[in-house]
Amino acid sequence: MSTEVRTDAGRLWSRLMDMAKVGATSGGGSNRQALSDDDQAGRDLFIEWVQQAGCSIELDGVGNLFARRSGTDPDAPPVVMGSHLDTQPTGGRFDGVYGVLGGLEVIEALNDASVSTRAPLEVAVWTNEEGSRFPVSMMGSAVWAGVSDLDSIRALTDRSGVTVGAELDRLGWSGTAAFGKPLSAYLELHIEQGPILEASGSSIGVVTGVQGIRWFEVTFEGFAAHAGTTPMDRRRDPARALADTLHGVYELAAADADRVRVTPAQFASEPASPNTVPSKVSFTVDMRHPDAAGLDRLEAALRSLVAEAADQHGCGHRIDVINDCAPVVFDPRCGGAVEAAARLCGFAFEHIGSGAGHDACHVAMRAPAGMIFIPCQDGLSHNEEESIEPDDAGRGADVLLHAALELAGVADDTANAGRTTEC
Ligand code: HGY
Ligand code: MN
Ligand code: MN
Repeated sequence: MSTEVRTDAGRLWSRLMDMAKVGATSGGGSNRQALSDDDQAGRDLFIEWVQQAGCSIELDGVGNLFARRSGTDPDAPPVVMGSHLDTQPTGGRFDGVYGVLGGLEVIEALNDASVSTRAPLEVAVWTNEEGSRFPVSMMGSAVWAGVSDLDSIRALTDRSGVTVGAELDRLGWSGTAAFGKPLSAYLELHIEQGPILEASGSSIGVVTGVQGIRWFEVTFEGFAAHAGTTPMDRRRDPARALADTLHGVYELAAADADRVRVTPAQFASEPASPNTVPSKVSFTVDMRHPDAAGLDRLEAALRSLVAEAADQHGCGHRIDVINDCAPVVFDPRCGGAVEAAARLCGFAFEHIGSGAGHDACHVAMRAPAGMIFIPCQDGLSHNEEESIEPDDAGRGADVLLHAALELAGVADDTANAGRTTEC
């Protein structure tokens, strides 16, 4: 029986557009922040679709969701495809969502062609990948992989003081599935979120690994004083320490522009009154570098910048590391399966490192993991105007399909299926 197995790019695109209606922003993007009602609504829509596709569902203790399609060997560890449904506050319609719905499309295509896999397939939806509302990114996969413990993650608060634990319980996301179960492999389909594939004309990125990520929260403590009566030379103004530090942080990036990324953000000041010198200012800095030693050098430089600026302006200071994800090299077998799938489909591909963090970074600590990229317009992401081409979305899903078949094995009764398709 020679069965054509192919994904349906039209079905995938219409699902992406339906999901984009959940938490849609006026600027044409998405705002489904982690553990919000909109995040729940997005999951409800996904659950409806996967149950229609015959999948069973399980949740673990931090709300990671796994939709399972049985294989002919129930004891074989599953091949998991996945990503996230939560978004930035002014996020795009494809970051994360594309990988989750791409995994669903693979299951639909196999159902349409009545192809069974030997190992079960699962689609994972990881909780709070973005780390925007609750500031630990790739949070759900960090707990699943044992990088973070559940109790400390449940105690994390958003800026209004609501805890992760309270939201998990409110939404009913505190499931019982075991963390870190054995997987045959993990594949994450994602938009590149950068300009490389679009510039080179490649349709597919075979992702080799992810650069290191480290987030800091920096606080300067000064002395509140009257804006009008206090002479400039008699102030202990934390905003001036902030300004000097910011200048130095951007100089660090300029000194090694090809490899270093620094992003100061989340600025706050107290008492936040226009006519009072602040008593305290704080901000976050996201630092990235391809290797761990480079990240350590950046951290050391930040610490001395902060200490010097604080001393210069008579302020106290503290630095907290609030997120730390070491550089990751993905499993060559997964990369090989992605490359073979791109060749089978006849798509132009190239090997590429990821500038963005992904849940695959944490899964890679427990199982063979790989990623597939497709181009996005102008390399733009974490912006409401994030955009991809429907044909590129279809090509990525086809590569995910054939890479997953390679890794899960096609059951004997449909042995010649899945390899004869024109992608
Ligand atoms: O921060 C990142 O790189 C990812 O988009 N969460
Ligand atoms: Mn993402
Ligand atoms: Mn993102």
